[in-house]
Amino acid sequence: MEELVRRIGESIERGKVNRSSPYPNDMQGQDGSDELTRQALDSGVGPESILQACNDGMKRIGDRFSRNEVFVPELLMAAKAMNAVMAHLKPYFQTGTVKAKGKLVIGTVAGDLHDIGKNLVAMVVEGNGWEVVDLGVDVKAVKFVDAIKQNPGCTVGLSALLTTTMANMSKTVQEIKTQFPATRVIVGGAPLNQKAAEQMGADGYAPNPQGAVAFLNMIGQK
Ligand code: B1M
Repeated sequence: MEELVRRIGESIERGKVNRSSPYPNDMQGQDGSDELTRQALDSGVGPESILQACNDGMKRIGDRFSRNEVFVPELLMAAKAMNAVMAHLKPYFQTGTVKAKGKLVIGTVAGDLHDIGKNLVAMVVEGNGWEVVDLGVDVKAVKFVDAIKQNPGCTVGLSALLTTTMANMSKTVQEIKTQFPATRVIVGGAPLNQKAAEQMGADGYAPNPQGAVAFLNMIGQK
């Protein structure tokens, strides 16, 4: 089973989606993240272990990108391989509860196209009994504001992966707080931390989906 998990991480790093995918050249004809995830789940590997292997694979490809060893197309293939895994994991995160605990409007802020982490947060939050309204990526402040108008009483989740889009995140938090001071805002994403969240005026910061759920459950009890 360990070998299967290792290969899933490798397939993310190498961008190997499935057996019929011709990329990368030296892995032609081999199983990709799609088949390997199915096999791992069928053999009883837990979704968390699979996710951890994927995140490790993503970290490795990200580090190689930083060293100019790979470029955007390789990152795109890694994202494609990760999406194949997520399709298998989705049912595990969406166990479904009867009545929603509340509503989370979530999106990746303007200028930022990274959505794998945001999608993961949305899935886990949904699986923990919250209704999720996903606005997608590259979401401008005005779109978040419109969504709050359409979903009174919702909490808002903002995601950013680029250092450069943290400024847009900050503007978005301010815009929301100016128009809807009572709306709770939680922020997350790799370049964020508690201090940055506080400086932006956000109500909460979560480093991962579980942190987002903990925050939502906490404010839900108030
Ligand atoms: Co980009 N990229 N990328 N990229 N990319 C990073 C983020 C980077 C760190 C790579 C690197 O240089 N090492 C770097 C950012 C550097 C920086 O700003 N500090 C980078 C760059 C530079 C870029 C481009 C500028 C490259 C270029 O064009 N020259 C470009 C920007 C495009 C844009 O957004 N405008 C770009 C493009 C892309 C792709 C489109 C090719 C692709 C994204 C595909 C997609 O998302 N659909 C991509 C990818 C895949 C990555 C890496 C390799 C992986 C990101 C990922 O999905 N991680 C990334 C390197 C890395 O992260 N090591 C990198 C897995 C995911 C599960 O983790 O998203 O962190 P993460 O989410 C976590 C937590 O952060 C948290 O929970 C999640 C689960 O644990 N979380 C929240 C996230 N949102 C949350 C919200 C919450 C709470 C928690 O509450 C609301």
